[in-house]
Amino acid sequence: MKKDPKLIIHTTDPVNAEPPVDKLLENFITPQPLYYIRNHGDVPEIDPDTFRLTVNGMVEETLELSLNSLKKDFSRHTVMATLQCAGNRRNQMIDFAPVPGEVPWQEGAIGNATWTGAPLKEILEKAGVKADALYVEFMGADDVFRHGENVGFGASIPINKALTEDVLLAYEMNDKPLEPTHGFPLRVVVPGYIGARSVKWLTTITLQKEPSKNYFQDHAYRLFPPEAKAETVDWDTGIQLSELAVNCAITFPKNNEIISEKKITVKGYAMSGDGRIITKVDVSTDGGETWTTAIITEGDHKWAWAFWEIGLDLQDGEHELIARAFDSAANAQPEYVKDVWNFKGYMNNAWHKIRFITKN
Ligand SMILES: Nc1nc2c(c(=O)[nH]1)N[C@H]1C(S)=C(S)[C@@H](COP(=O)(O)O)O[C@H]1N2
Ligand SMILES: [Mo]
Repeated sequence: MKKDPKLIIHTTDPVNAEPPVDKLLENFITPQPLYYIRNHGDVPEIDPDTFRLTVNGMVEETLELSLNSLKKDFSRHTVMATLQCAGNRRNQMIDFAPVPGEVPWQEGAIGNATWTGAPLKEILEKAGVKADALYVEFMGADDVFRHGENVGFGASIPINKALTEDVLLAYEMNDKPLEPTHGFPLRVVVPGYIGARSVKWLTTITLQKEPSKNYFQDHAYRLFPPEAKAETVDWDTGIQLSELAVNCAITFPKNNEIISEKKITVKGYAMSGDGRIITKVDVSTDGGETWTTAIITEGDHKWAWAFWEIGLDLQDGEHELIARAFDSAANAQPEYVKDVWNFKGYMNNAWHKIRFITKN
């Protein structure tokens, strides 16, 4: 299947692209052509007939599973889950201070899909996890070069998360085989976690005592405070990102848009981490002095985003609009980008503020 020509292409080698958010909000389940692509290397070509998934490390029995075995010998389980890149909304961090060398994602590095595959739990049970195995490492087949070395792309999750029923080894996305860019023939889907943990082109699962030493678990995807600097920071002090924070975005109007109507319906999405649902979205047109609660048009799905909207009747002129969301653990978003800014530009979940003009 082809990608939508309207995708915003950030880089072509490797491909990094996101949909325009007004298109993204047309469907609660994101069609594959509009689904963002976040690649660190070239898409590997994998022959599904000779493909084997290796499960090794601290297990009773090492497994070599064919795609056919994954489909036939384990349950076929479908989960609706929204993946969100840790770099989503980085553009507003860059507006505050530069984030060199990272993709300047707007609000579209997020997408919702139904994923079908074998529950990781069942594969781990078949292999027999040893008692002192605390992490599950995933390795992909892609070549990824950092500092002249092929480090590949890997990640890990704690064993307790790995043994929950909705972590999948997915071979289908929206009822069709995975597309090559999204991980064909097999990818991990870790609902509620940053997208980077949902390893594509999965080839190896390793049970181990420690989190993965792969570059993308051990070094990148760590969260630092605003005052930390790349040149001097002690990398081990950064938080290894896992669960998503509560977040939201206004998708209509767009920042700096000029609109010819006074009555508009503001739209957006909201998302939280690890199964927490969105309980409320507030909108302010007076810089946060007063707030009106938006209508959640679709929500309450454990691993998925919520869509919201609110009608406004505006005077001609320039407007500032702010949105903020709350989740079922009563988490709120921070007000200012400056308080969450970090030199890698991860997890921007500050209130979403935009400006637009209405004139008739
Ligand atoms: N093997 C591999 N898996 C990967 C990546 C990658 O570059 N290589 N990118 C990760 C990141 S950072 C994200 S946000 C998601 C994006 O998934 P998508 O391209 O299907 O939207 O895949 C993750 N899995
Ligand atoms: Mo990502």
